[in-house]
Amino acid sequence: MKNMREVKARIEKAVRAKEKILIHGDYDVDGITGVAVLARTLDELGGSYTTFLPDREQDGYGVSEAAIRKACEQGVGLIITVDCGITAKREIEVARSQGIDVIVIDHHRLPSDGLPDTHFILNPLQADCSYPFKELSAAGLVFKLSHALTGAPAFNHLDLVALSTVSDVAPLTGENRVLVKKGLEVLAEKKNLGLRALAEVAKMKTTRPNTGHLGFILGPRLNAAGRMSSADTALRLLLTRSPREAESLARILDEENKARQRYERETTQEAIRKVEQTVNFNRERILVVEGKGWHKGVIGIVASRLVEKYSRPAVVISTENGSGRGSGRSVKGFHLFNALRSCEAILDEFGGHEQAAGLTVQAKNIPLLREKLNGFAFENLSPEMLKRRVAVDMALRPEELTDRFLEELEFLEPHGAGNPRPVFFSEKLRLRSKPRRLYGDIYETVLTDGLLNFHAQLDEKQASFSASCDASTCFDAAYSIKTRQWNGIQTMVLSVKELKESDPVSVKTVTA
Ligand SMILES: [Mn+2]
Repeated sequence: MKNMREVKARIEKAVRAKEKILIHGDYDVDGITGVAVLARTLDELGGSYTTFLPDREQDGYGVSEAAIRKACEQGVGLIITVDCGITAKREIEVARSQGIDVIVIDHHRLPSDGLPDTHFILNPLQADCSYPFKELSAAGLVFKLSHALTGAPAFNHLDLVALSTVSDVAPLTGENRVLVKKGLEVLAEKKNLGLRALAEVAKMKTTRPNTGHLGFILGPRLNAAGRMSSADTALRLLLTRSPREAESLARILDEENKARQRYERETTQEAIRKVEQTVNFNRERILVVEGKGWHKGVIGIVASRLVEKYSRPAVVISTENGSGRGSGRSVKGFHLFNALRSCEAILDEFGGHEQAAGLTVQAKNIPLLREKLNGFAFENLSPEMLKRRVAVDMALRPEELTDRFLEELEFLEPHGAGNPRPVFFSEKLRLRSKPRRLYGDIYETVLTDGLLNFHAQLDEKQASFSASCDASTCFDAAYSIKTRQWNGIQTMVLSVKELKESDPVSVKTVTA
């Protein structure tokens, strides 16, 4: 990887000269786990370091100038940024002007206005970097650096690398697929005391963790710290060697996660209420909703919920003292960043990419933003794009859903971004029982072709639709397959993506 040799030499020099090192991470899971892996590596080498993770509210994104200045005062000789830094031209200049070298370990897109002035940038996206795989998470990059520094891959930290990869929604292809697969095996060994304690408070009882456990159970709890209070709690949890401390930190994170979930639920309900009261669905193709003092740590998730519910892009803005901070999510094929760029004149700041973006705007400009975004959407967002679509990988007859088939499906794991669970399609299934609420908006029922029965999970919409049809109705279903362990018994569950009434003509030909 470009600059790996230089970075390795610089860290070795720092360790030899007993220089103080500051590791400056980011407050999300990737940043926190990346810092943790680097810290462990420096422990092994005998380096002396402190860590800094920004506070979402106080410091905002990326490298903190205040942290850099403080490091200067404290006689730090080397700063290593993890999961940030590639756009921190000015902050890095501040450090360099004080004679401090800066190593940047960042996997984010390169800025168009030039790289920071340092020889020590690890980022495979650099044009002349020959490293073949470009999709490593920041913790994945640290794993590579650790290998270079210690001479051996830090396999025992792959649980953290897997967490970072899944939490950052990096594609589970190429090297990431291997890192996550091996990382899940390490996680199953429960060697990291912090992760073990976190799994325990979250009641994650499994001997075979999967990417869902990383993305929906452990990840959000580690992230909750960065959203609600300080990401340091999460970092301490990952690094602790005391079971007692692990337990108490895990408890704090679990509580913070509960608070986050509560905020998320309340804000979502409020946002939905506003949409229902104010949006004219014939005219508005993008939803722009605002609320006073909505927690900034949840507005992105709320935007995703609105996209799910209303099948159109959504921007959710939290306002305070006349200024608003917003987060938006899009639908496939609609470029949200470009949409925001078309409103550049009335935005204070904006950034992001096709599917997700963030912005700051003065509250008084929000109505105008709504109008302009919808103007852009009118030109660039076709009603076709607003239709929910499910891509099916393969049609299956129910009798093909055997244990053997299930075993073969496992070879395709781990699933996630870039390698989604395959979606199957089967025709003419009936409901054997009325859908029963399992939790949240997940409902459970049994689907049958008359001979074979399958546990199936439906969402609220599908549940009420299917319950409203009469008992003899046949359905065609698109679904992915999950397995569930209960008291040592494995059952197959069809996770239904789409449910529609079977075409009556073809049903007749079968029954005839
Ligand atoms: Mn990252």
